[in-house]
Amino acid sequence: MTDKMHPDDIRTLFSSAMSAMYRQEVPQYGTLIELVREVNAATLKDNPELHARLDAAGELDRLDIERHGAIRVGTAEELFNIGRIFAVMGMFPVGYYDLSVAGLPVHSTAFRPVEHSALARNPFRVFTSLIRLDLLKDQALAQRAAKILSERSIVTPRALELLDAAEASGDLSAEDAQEFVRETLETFRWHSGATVSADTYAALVGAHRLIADVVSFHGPHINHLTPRTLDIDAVQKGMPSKGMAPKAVIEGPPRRSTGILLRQTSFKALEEPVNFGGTKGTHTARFGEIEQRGAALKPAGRALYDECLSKARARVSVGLHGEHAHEYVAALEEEFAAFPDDLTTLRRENLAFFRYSAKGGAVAPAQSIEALIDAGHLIAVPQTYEDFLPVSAAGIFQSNLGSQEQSTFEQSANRAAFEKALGAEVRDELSLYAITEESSLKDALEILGQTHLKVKIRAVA
Ligand code: OOG
Ligand code: NI
Repeated sequence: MTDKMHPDDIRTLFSSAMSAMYRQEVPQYGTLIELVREVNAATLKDNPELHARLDAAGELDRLDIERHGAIRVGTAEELFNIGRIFAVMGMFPVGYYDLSVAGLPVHSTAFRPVEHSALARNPFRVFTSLIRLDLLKDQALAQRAAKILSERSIVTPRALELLDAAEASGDLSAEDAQEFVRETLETFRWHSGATVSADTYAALVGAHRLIADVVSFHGPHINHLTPRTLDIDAVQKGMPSKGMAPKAVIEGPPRRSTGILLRQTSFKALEEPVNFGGTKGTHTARFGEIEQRGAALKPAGRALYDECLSKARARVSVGLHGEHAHEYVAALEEEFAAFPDDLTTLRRENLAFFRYSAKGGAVAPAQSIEALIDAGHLIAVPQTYEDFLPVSAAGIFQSNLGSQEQSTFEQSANRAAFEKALGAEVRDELSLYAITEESSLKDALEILGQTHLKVKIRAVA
C-alpha cells in the first residue's frame, strides 16, 4: 500500500490539533501559552549555557509544545476504546494512580510513549481517569448515572471503523491518519449542551463534582493541556498580571538546582455557561496547566521524596482559599534540605535513574564505572520523569473542582478492576526507567571495551 503514517507522527498531528481546538475553546489557555513563551525566552536569554544545551539537543523549536492533557471517562467500555485510540498514536497505559486516597472517586493511568526514541520525538501523554460509581454512598444515584452513561457513545462511528482498520493492518495511511485525528477530536470536544436536566446535574454534583463532570455531558472533554516551562516559578508569578488566577501553590518538590520528578501548577477552572435541557446553568471544568520535569527517581529516591513531602504537609496545610501558602513553601524547602541537590550524589546514592552513553571508542580497561565517568569516557545524563505524582494530581484536581468540595471516599485502590476495564495491564514505570538505565550502560561499556565491568544496578522494587 501507499505511505503509512508512523504512530509518532499521528501523535504529533493529534496533539497539535488538540492544542488548536483547546485554544479556540478556552481563550485563556492561549494567554497561558503566550506567558510560557515569554518566560522561556527570558530564561534562555539569561542562561546561555541552558540555551546551548537545548539547542544541541534540538529542543529549542519544541520547547513550549504541550506535554500532556487530561480526560475523565465514565465506563469500562469507554476506557477500553480510549486505550485503542491512543495505541494507534503510540501511547500505552503506564502506571496506576489511586486517587481515592485523596478523597476523589476516580482511578487513573497515563497513556504515553514508552520508547526513548518515541518520547524524544513527541512526549505527549494523556492522564486518563475512570470514575468509580462503586464508591458513591447513594447507590440508587450511581445506578442512574450508569444508565445515563450507557446511552452515550463517545467515539464516532467513522473513528471506530478506522480503529478496526488500523488494528487489522497494524497501521494507517497518511490520509486515513488525518481523518482518524479529525474524528477522534470529536471525542474530546467541549459541548455546552448537557445530556441531563438541571435537577439531575445538581444530584450528581451532590455525589461529587467529578461525577457530574463526567456523567452530564456527551463525552470526555479535554479538561486541560499542559505546556512545558523552563521556569515554573516565574510563570506562577506572572499569571495574575495576565488575568489568570493561579492555584495557591506549585505541586511537587520545591525549587532546586537539580530538578527532580515533576513540578506543576494551573490557572483555576473557568465557570462556563451550560444548557441543561433548556435551563441555563454553569459548570466549572476546564483549565490550563504548566509543568517542569526533572529526573526520574529510583525507589530509594522516591521514598525520600515521599518522606520530605509528607513532613512538609504535616507541618502546614494550605487552606481552600490559599491560606498559609507561604508557610507551606517555607516548610517544603526546609524538609527538602534532606534531599541531595547535585547530580553526582543523586547517581552515586542510587536516588535517580540515569542514561549512559560512550564518548568515543574503546579505551584501556578501567577500574570502575566511576573512573570512566571521571575520565570523560562515559557520560551519565539523568532520565526525565515521564509520569505523574498522585499527591500532585490530587492537588490539581482539587483546585479545579470550583467549589469547597472536601469529600472523603474510603481509600480503596482497585487496580484489578481498572485493568479489567482497560483490557490490559498497566506498565510499571519504574521498570521502564530501570531497563533504559541498564541497557544504556551495558551498550556504553561494550563500546568502550569495558565488558569486564559488571553492570550493577539496584533491583527495582
Ligand atoms: C487530572 C488532574 C491530574 C496532573 O497533571 O497531575 C493531572 C484531571 O483533572 O482530570 O492532570
Ligand atoms: Ni495535568
